[in-house]
Amino acid sequence: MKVSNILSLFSLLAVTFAKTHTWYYETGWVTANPDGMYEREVIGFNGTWPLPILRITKGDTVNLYLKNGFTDRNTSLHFHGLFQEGSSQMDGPEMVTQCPIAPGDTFLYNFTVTDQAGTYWYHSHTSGQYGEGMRAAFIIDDTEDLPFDYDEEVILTVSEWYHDTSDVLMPQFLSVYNPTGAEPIPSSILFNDSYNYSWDVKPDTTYYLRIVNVGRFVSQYLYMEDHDFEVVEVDGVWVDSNTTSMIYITTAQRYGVLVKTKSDTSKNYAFMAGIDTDMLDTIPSSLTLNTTNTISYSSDNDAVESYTVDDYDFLDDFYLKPKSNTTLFDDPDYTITVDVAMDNLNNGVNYAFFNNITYTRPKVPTLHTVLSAGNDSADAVVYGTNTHSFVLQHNDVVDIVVNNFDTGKHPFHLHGHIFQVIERYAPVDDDDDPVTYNVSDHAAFPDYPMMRDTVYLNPQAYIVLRFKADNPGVWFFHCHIEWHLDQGLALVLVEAPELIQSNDTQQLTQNHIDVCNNVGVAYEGNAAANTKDYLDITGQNVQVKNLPAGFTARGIVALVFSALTAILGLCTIGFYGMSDIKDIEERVARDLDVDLDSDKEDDVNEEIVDGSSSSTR
Ligand SMILES: *[C@@H]1O[C@H](CO)[C@@H](O)[C@H](O)[C@H]1NC(C)=O
Ligand SMILES: *[C@@H]1O[C@H](CO)[C@@H](O)[C@H](O)[C@H]1NC(C)=O
Ligand SMILES: *[C@@H]1O[C@H](CO)[C@@H](O)[C@H](O)[C@H]1NC(C)=O
Ligand SMILES: *[C@@H]1O[C@H](CO)[C@@H](O)[C@H](O)[C@H]1NC(C)=O
Ligand SMILES: *[C@@H]1O[C@H](CO)[C@@H](O)[C@H](O)[C@H]1NC(C)=O
Ligand SMILES: *[C@@H]1O[C@H](CO)[C@@H](O)[C@H](O)[C@H]1NC(C)=O
Ligand SMILES: *[C@@H]1O[C@H](CO)[C@@H](O)[C@H](O)[C@H]1NC(C)=O
Ligand SMILES: *[C@@H]1O[C@H](CO)[C@@H](O)[C@H](O)[C@H]1NC(C)=O
Ligand SMILES: *[C@@H]1O[C@H](CO)[C@@H](O)[C@H](O)[C@H]1NC(C)=O
Ligand SMILES: *[C@@H]1O[C@H](CO)[C@@H](O)[C@H](O)[C@H]1NC(C)=O
Ligand SMILES: *[C@@H]1O[C@H](CO)[C@@H](O)[C@H](O)[C@H]1NC(C)=O
Ligand SMILES: *[C@@H]1O[C@H](CO)[C@@H](O)[C@H](O)[C@H]1NC(C)=O
Ligand SMILES: [Cu+2]
Repeated sequence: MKVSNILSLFSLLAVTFAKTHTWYYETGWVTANPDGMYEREVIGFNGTWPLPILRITKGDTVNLYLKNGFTDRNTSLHFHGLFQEGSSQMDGPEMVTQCPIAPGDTFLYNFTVTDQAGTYWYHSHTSGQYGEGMRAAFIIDDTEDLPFDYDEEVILTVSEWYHDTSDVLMPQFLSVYNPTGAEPIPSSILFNDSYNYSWDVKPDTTYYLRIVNVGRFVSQYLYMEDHDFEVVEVDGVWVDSNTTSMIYITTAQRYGVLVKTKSDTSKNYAFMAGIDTDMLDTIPSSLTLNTTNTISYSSDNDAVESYTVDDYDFLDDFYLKPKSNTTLFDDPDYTITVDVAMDNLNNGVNYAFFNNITYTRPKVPTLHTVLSAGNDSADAVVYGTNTHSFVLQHNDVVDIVVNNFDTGKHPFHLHGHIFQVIERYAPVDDDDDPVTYNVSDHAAFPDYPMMRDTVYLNPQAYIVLRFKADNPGVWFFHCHIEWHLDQGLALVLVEAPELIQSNDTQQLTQNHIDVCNNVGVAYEGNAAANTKDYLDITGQNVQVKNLPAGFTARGIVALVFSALTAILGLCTIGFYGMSDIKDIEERVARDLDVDLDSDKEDDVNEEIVDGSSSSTR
């Protein structure tokens, strides 16, 4: 038999063995106490939490029926890291690729995973929900042997956790009383949805540990007493192995690592997980920053003690090399350059911006606009100015340059792709001014850049991401700190709209249309739901107006503190522990770059009170 015949026989077999996984899950509230400190309502599937780990094999088809079992809120589901080739309508984000799923309604996520394997996860893409527990790992087994040897495989999730629900935290966060946009401070961090966790290991065993940060905010440092991590995978990309004693994992990232256990079982060891405290505005004394978990060789051994290291000397993922040997893509055909900033708009709320635009959802999901706009789909105007959409040509090489004018770190995620991280600037000194990318003066790009789907951007610095627009679809690009996404730190890539339209596999199903009808959202039309003239976006949703000309942030500080004094005088409830801070007024003033000693501008205060009447309580 000729080799080619054998090969086609194999591919025939692969087709024969490809499975369809049919899952039916209904969302709803469940009581849980994962950190052992506080019982609260969390979001489960079919009355159970944590959610199931979903597992398929490359080539398989997923049919996941998601029923919205809530009575008072919409929902959606995203499969993080999946390319959704030819099925971008199954990607999940509300108002990007689908309408929100209304209470009582069911949406079928139906897609085939063609050429991906590795560690992924799935989560709600509706504001606040995945932080309430609506997330879990999604594993894709390869049809070939993995490019490394191991004995056993284990999944490990990490995340931060809040005792309050998003229904409480979100209105406080997006409020005139939180003018600096200080993110809610977590109550604890979870290790495999638990606390003081014990990982039972066998001696002399190589574990393939698939670590997923399913949190909504903080990055974590992971390190083990007297054991190393051999990194072999990042975000579903196999990489040349690199051994390290510490990993830094942002929300949404995955690390596949090999951990070799010892022969001697007479001692247990600490597995530490610590919060990146640079990301917290305040550190309440009640929050345990470093948690101690156990690598347990035997339950008879002494309890482990907290283990500390002198430096956060973690593996810099920038230097990892993909096993695929994918070389640096050609010079870009198209470059998107965006500046990140956080600032207040006229309602006093602190928003996040890419080039002065805070993402505001359109009246029609962007993909549905593509599918109904005919030839106008090539014109970004139809998607509205406030969705910040870019139309990409098929197979163009695209650079996304993100300059960070903010003093925080941001983990950016692109749907539908992995990108090459071709430069990541690290500030030399925290006091430096923001450094932006200069296309004619930058470090040499790596020959084999690291590739992944989520990458952190340093404060006041930049990243340059490069990818090939070879996956027609509508893809969200956003900060994966969910608080920042809610502040609008997102943009949309409309990739090869004409090929989305012409491909049978990318059309809306009757289910899509029903879901839109049931939630009262148009499934046709431009961003303003205009179906007559797609280039006329009159009536589109737009962001809140800018602060009045001549207004200085000083007015907000004065307003907030007169209001806060009143609130705090009436009750003792802390405002994400804001009351813990002694110098809060000075800190807010510093963040807003306000000179508190100058005269107060009382006339301006009145203006903002008027502008914020809807969000004051
Ligand atoms: C979840 O509940 C639905 C009924 O609401 C049932 O049809 C389905 O089989 C359940 N799924 C699992 C995995 O138990
Ligand atoms: C975790 O372990 C520490 C040390 O043994 C103990 O003080 C603490 O109460 C435990 N926490 C929980 C939530 O079980
Ligand atoms: C569900 O989504 C629709 C459309 O965006 C919105 O009008 C409605 O308020 C949402 N429902 C809830 C309960 O948030
Ligand atoms: C439709 O999309 C799939 C997946 O991207 C692709 O393989 C196929 O070639 C496309 N078909 C057409 C007609 O463009
Ligand atoms: C899932 O999608 C495939 C391909 O588009 C289609 O053939 C199949 O009928 C769909 N399944 C369901 C249950 O709708
Ligand atoms: C974490 O929990 C999952 C689900 O229960 C389990 O399969 C896995 O083995 C646990 N991981 C560790 C490191 O114990
Ligand atoms: C947390 O761990 C780091 C690294 O081991 C250590 O430097 C720091 O002092 C610890 N912080 C606390 C509050 O224990
Ligand atoms: C491992 O990563 C470090 C950066 O943290 C890099 O300097 C080193 O060259 C890498 N080693 C290998 C073998 O890839
Ligand atoms: C990548 O390069 C290495 C070393 O040159 C080689 O051993 C390996 O087979 C290559 N892998 C692929 C997928 O081409
Ligand atoms: C953002 O707005 C500021 C002030 O209006 C302006 O100076 C700046 O050029 C704008 N930046 C971009 C990238 O549009
Ligand atoms: C779209 O453009 C093509 C080529 O220019 C033209 O043939 C076609 O009629 C146009 N379709 C519509 C709906 O305008
Ligand atoms: C970018 O680099 C070039 C070459 O070094 C330099 O001439 C130019 O002034 C730089 N541009 C900016 C905005 O700094
Ligand atoms: Cu962010």
